[in-house]
Amino acid sequence: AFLENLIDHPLFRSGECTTRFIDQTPELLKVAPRRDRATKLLKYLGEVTVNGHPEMKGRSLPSLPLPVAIKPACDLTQPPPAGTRELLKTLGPATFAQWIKAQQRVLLTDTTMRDAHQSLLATRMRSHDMLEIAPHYARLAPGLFSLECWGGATFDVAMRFLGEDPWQRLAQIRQAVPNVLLQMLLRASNAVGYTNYPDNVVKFFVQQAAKGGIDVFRVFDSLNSVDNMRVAMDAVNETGALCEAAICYTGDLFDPSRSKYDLAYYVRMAKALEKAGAHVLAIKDMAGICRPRAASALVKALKEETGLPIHFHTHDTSGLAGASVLAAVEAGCDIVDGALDAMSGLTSQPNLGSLVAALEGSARDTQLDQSALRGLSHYWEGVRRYYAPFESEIRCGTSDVYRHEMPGGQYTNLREQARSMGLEPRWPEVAEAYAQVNRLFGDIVKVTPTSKVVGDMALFMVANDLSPEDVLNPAKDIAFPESVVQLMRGELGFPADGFPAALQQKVLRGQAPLTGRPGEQLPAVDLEAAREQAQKLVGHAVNDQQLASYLMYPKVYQSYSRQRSQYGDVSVIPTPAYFYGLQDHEEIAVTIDQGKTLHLRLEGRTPEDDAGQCRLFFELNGQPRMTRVALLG
Ligand code: 3PY
Ligand code: ZN
Repeated sequence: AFLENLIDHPLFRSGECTTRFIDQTPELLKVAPRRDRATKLLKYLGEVTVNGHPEMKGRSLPSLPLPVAIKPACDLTQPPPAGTRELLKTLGPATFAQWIKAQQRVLLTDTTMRDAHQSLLATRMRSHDMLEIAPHYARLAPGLFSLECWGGATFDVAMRFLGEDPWQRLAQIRQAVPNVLLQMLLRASNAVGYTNYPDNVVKFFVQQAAKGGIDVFRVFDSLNSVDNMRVAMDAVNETGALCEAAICYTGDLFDPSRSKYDLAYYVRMAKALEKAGAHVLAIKDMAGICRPRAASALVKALKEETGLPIHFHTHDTSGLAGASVLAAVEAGCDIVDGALDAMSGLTSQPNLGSLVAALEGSARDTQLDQSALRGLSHYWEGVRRYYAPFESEIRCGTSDVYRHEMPGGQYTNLREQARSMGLEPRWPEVAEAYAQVNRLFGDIVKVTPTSKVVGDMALFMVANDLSPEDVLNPAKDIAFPESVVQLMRGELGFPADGFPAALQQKVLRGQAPLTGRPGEQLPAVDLEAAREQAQKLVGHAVNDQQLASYLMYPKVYQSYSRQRSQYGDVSVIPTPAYFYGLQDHEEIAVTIDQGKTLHLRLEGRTPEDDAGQCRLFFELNGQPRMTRVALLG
């Protein structure tokens, strides 16, 4: 192992070391941990090569080997030019908000590393693919307003399905992109989870996220409750980060039969958010139903009625989101979201490159370098092939979204859930039931986590052949899904006008609903006691970030932690090998630390023996290594 270290050392390889090299390079003697890491990675690769990745079960695999995603040419030895991050640091959030408003150009957020893959690829994008391109972003697109790269479902999925530490992802992106603002999506009191957390947990989480590198927090509540948002917003403001408060767009601004969500409703909420300390207002059109005329009217009204810059976020499920974005820009919107071309469209964001091209030469020209963006998108095109098994079968935009109003991030997940229940052939019924449930619940805001409850109920109705009349019929006994009971109890809060009383009573079976803000009822968590508990469960010291993970997802964090001690840091493995293992004679390079690369080659394997195991023979930096794998199932 010492020799391996010596041979691999960059100085030794370059031939520039002297006879005192060994004395002056103590890390050469650090053999145990590194060997241990390599052994763990070999174990992982052996298992995935033989048994496949558990996430691939039942999915159709791409033909292998996959071509490597091509990165655009870029001189990475050059420091990245200054960008929005330096400005925020220099000006502070309030003055920075004024700077945003003073820009003639429209500013752009790239959502590729968060919402785009959440909406297209079931949130499965791995850190490795983000980190390969992150330094290029810093140099080729320093004029972006921000990179949305954290929060939403990515936190949970990273640990639960990818064996990754979301905090490590954030730290590594931060290091690679020191100049552009990093943005996250925060579900107010639901933080990055599906339930309300006690106020002190939300605050602790926000503090860790800000320390970990987040500059912009987009905060929303799944019922548009400003009261629910305050705790998170106050916490953000204490950190000095930019507080972007989001209004979830729902219904149809111009439909007189849904006057609940009229212009006055949005203006009222915007004013309340301004008062609550927002630096920026986001219009969060999670379903992509804000039509061009509505986008225009809304942006105009919010600009007139508040002093805040406006950031427009939408999804292209209908196929027309680009038109809404351009209408918003025309109406004076300050910042808009897009995903780079290869990760745009359908349930994802509209095409960022095309928006830039469409605005070229106009008064709101984005001043972004189109050819640089094309280079970045070309990379994503290659990366997207790695994730083919997670793609949905959806090929085109659908006007049906205006009827069912499912968020882009939920649409493909719910379809997948329907498939797993054998309901895929009845998808139009599921979509219709989703719209019916919305009406039964009183026409509510549908976004994580309320959207999940509506989806649960819709599937439940279709699976049990229940009509809305059945659901409401007091004489018909129904065992409602647990999430519906929790919603009606007020565990996610209440819509401004409450839930329809008859349904609420039926669901709660005489139980009284909560009153007030759910966070108020939850006792503060003793953070040090929770840390001790976590340490006992995982068997190692738990730092603040790990504690935050544990507080969000206690079970998921524990199983992630077990996996991590079994396989080490699997995020360093390139994605094709991570998901599909190695083909015979395939060779990969795995960088485990800066300047420390393992060259791995699978030489071959034995057939299954009597004990149900096979042996895999690798070459690791020129040395033979063997690992045993038990065949599953
Ligand atoms: C999330 O909360 O993850 C969302 O993307 C909501 O739109
Ligand atoms: Zn979204």
